[in-house]
Amino acid sequence: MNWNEAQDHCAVLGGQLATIKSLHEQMFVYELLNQADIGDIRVWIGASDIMAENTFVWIDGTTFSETFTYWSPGQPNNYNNQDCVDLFKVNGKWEWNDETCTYEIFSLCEFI
Ligand SMILES: [Ca+2]
Ligand SMILES: [Ca+2]
Repeated sequence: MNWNEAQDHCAVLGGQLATIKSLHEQMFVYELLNQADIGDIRVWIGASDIMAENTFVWIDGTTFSETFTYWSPGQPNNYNNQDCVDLFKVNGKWEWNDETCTYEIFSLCEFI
């Protein structure tokens, strides 16, 4: 599903796309995704720079400048105007990448 569909999908389930605001949360997600054993598929998380290029914002309104980040080296690169953030597996870690929002991948929901 694309990023907008991923948001709707999580909302229907009673949650929201995951936000990751600390190394602790990043490690939790890392364990979860490795246990899920989904291979190299990418997953959407709840952040984008749709509103203002290169100002990444979590879906709760928190900006990346206020919080922890875990970008993959060389990201975000805005390649072909990428505005939505996904996780992809690099060197066994799930690092952040800006991705084309219409890309069809999995969604990572959280339930508070
Ligand atoms: Ca962008
Ligand atoms: Ca990118």
